[in-house]
Amino acid sequence: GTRKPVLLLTRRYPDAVMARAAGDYEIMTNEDDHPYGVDEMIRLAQGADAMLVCAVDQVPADLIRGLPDSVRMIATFSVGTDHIDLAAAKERGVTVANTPGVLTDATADIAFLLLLGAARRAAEGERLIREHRWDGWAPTQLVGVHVTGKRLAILGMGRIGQAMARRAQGFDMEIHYHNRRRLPADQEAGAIYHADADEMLGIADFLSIHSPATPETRHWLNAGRIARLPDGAVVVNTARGTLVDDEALIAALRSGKLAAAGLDVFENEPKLHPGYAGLPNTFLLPHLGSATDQTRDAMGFKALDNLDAFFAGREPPDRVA
Ligand code: 8YV
Repeated sequence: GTRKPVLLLTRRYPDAVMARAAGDYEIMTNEDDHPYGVDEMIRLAQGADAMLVCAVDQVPADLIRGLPDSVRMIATFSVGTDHIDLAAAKERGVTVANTPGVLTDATADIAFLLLLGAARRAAEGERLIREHRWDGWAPTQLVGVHVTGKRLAILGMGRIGQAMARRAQGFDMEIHYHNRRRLPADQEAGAIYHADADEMLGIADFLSIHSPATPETRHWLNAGRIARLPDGAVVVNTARGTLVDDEALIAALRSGKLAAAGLDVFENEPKLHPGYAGLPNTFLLPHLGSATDQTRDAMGFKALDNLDAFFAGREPPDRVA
């Protein structure tokens, strides 16, 4: 037969993914979890036909332009594509594909965990007991925000936003959403559409962010929009840190304007804005929305499905550029 395509893996992916990749490709692997820089990536890509990257590997225009001509495809182990300069990829004729669909439920689960954890002060309680500071139950101890029956506003009603809505239905929440396009009525499942996101904020006891990071959504949740939220609202973000203006969110958590925030994503990950760490009313996770055994395997398999299609001369099912 023909030679196997050469695939550069920027990370050590789950075992089942590595095994399948090694069967179908000549693989070049990053042996540790340290991310490659641009120059290192260009050097290591010499002789590669394709690359498998993840969402925390930056793939800017200078990297794409510096790649050898042999690299024809970049598959990303993520649904987000904000780390890749898609225009530069298109210009250079590099195909890009992502992994939509397979991480929907795992991410919505984490969004709901953050909603509950932030509202019910789970992190504060956990620290209290773990640090042996709990001196007994009291009627007003760690009283949080009631969840059941409250209003949830969802920004971005794609797959993950819709999965969040389904979870919220189980908690009898009144669900509101903003999306660029209104969903067909049969997919809305009772959720109330707001063409104007700013207007939706006024009723949001809870706000959960599920929009893609784009230049237009950068620092979408800013001081002006936070001011529109009811006092004591709770904010959840499992999308991208760049959608939130950290300074504004920290100020609102500090002043008590907002009751709490549950965050899985941060601007400048893995660095945490020091303002968050000192605030008791934050429930923080290290970007683990998609981190389940079956989801991470499925993400890798989906990325490989796209690579396989490309190298078999077929259209990659999840092509984004
Ligand atoms: C990943 C993600 O955990 O899919 C995305 O866009 O952010 C997460 O699922 C991570 O970024 C790995 O690529």
